[in-house]
Amino acid sequence: MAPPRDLREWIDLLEREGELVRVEAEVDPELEITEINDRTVKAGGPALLFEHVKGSELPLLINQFGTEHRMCMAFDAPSLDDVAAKLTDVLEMQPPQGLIEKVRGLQKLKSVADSRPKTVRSAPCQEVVLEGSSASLDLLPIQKCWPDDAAPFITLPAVITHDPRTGTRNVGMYRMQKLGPRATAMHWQIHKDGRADYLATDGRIEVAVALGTDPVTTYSASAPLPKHIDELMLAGFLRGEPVELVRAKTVGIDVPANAEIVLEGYIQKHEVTDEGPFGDHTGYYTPPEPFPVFHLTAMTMRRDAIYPSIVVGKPPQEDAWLGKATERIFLPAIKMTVPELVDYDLPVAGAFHNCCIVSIRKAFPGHAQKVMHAIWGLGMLSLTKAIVVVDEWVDVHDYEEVLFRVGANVDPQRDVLITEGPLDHLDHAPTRQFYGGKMGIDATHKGPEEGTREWPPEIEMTPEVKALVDRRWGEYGIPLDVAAGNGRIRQSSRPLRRLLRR
Ligand SMILES: Cc1cc2nc3c(=O)[nH]c(=O)nc-3n(C[C@H](O)[C@H](O)[C@H](O)COP(=O)(O)O)c2cc1C
Ligand SMILES: [Mn+2]
Repeated sequence: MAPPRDLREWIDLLEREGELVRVEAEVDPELEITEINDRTVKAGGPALLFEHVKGSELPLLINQFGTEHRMCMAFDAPSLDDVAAKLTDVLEMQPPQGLIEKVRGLQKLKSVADSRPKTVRSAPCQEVVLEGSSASLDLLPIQKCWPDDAAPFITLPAVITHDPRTGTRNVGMYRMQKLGPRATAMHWQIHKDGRADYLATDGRIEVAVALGTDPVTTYSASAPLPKHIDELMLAGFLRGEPVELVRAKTVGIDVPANAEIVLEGYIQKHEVTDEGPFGDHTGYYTPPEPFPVFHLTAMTMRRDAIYPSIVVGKPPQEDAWLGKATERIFLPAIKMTVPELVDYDLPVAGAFHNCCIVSIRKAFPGHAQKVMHAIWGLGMLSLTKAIVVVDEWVDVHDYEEVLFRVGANVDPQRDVLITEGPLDHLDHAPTRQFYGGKMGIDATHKGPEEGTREWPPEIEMTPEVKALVDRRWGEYGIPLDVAAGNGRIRQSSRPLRRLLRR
């Protein structure tokens, strides 16, 4: 087994595994699909293939990434940490010793070498070629997601550009507001690579947009890689197979051969339009703001193309698992620069940039603060608004435990660092856009070294008594599953957790 090679293989797999429902009833891409999908996502339900979308011949796929299980299926991995482990293997490569290690090392290097996309001469994504006025976005079942959205938006695109100075490719997921049959806005936020390519041109920049690629390639478009790294390399590496590319028909850009639909066109420097409002992943409407205009020169498709979509909004939504995939997959790379970092968690409810919980192996006074500053200096994590630092033995994914540590270990006057820096483009809370306050909460243990009193010991039962109670449990006549709790509230103990949360 390997990750699905294209969207169809992915849909077949989902269907075989009972992870997809075909909806035959006609549905409206304006709001109705959002409401159906919202209920499905929140119930942990299946991917949905709407076969009859009002106003379009094309079916619409949504909720392909809506659960952890499907996200893992997309990578053909038992867990997202297993996907990350593949990267750890390569990142932590040491000079091999002995023949066996050398052979293993070569295999790893080969996996990197094989990640480079390769070009092919003909491709399914060009079975139908529509140029000039026959190319029209009116053919696509583009969703208007939320009531106050300005227009329909293409929500799951892989937008491909090249840096005019270096030629390096960039692939990013940036929504596109439909302005007409042959024009959209391009929502390149200020910190993003696509925007940098655009700013580096002095005339027009060619743009190609792939819709409906295999799930790993789609994910890779959302991955916050450093600017000089091609997202399609990551896709090839994670798929274990290079992404195949074909030359577009009207622009000098290679596009994924397996895509369902490709939009080709250009953006003229300084031509902007008011983009928005759009019901955003922040949970609020992003107000109108000027963004560049994309002009469509050609549209190529498979004969029976499927249109992919996603709805963002008040978390949790389908994009939660795309974000969690990034959280896991980037952990090995973060550890390369911050080796004392044990684990981190970006809560879905924090829309990813609002909050970051990190656990560290604390070794010196101020270590928590050092790690906060490291995170505020690291790629897109630099936009993080609040950071909570806990000790290595705290499970960062257990919010109950994190809250306990914040309450128990923090003197707000001493342990809360208030500073300032760049903020997410979409954050509406700071007084001015893009820049504002940040907070770091040091919830680690301290001690005389850091000028506090001796930190008291944590309460722990002795192993002897635990073993004794394990042995004797049958004698007490208390149900067995209570013993499995072992003094901790289990994940599955929903009613109790709910009660505690009140
Ligand atoms: C569903 C979805 C929609 C997104 N929409 C946008 C968007 O409209 N504008 C944007 O700048 N980033 C958006 N992002 C985030 C970018 O895709 C992400 O930051 C990515 O790293 C950008 O690529 P880049 O690093 O090459 O710029 C979106 C992410 C997802 C998962
Ligand atoms: Mn990039």
